[in-house]
Amino acid sequence: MERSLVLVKPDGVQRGLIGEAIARFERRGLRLVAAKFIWVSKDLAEAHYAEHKGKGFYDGLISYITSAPVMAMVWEGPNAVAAIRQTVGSTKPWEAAPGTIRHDFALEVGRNLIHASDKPETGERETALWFKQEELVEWARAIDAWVFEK
Ligand code: D4T
Repeated sequence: MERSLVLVKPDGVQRGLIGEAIARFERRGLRLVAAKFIWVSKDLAEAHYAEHKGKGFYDGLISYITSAPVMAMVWEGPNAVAAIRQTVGSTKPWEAAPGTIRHDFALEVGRNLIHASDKPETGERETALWFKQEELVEWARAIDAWVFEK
């Protein structure tokens, strides 16, 4: 079972799209593991986006993610990382497939509404960065056998 960190970023929160994003992940069959509504500190933003330090868009990225609260979540399921990135759509919204969140609600890469982990290892690392172990909820749903093959 894979896990992905998902952030509804400040623009998604301000635009009232938390419920829209959650509904899409729930409908897909993914299982929620953790959620919290927080104002991201500069330290957490810098740790999260460490790989982009030094790039031209880095400063704008840090001020964007710390500009208003975010809804931080962990979702799990088989192939969850790829499935979630598919539901979210390409980083550049104008390249995102129709029906994805970024296609349906966004126009700019610097206002692309959602973050989702890009690899299973990233999902584990980002989950540990954003959530304490005791904030992760292990549970089963009555419908799991109808969504998860094993
Ligand atoms: P996040 O991490 O926000 O889900 O985005 P992606 O995983 O889809 O894309 P990324 O890591 O390549 O980029 C991180 C973040 O930087 C912004 N960005 C990116 C930007 O403002 N300008 C750019 O040219 C790029 C490549 C958008 C997402």
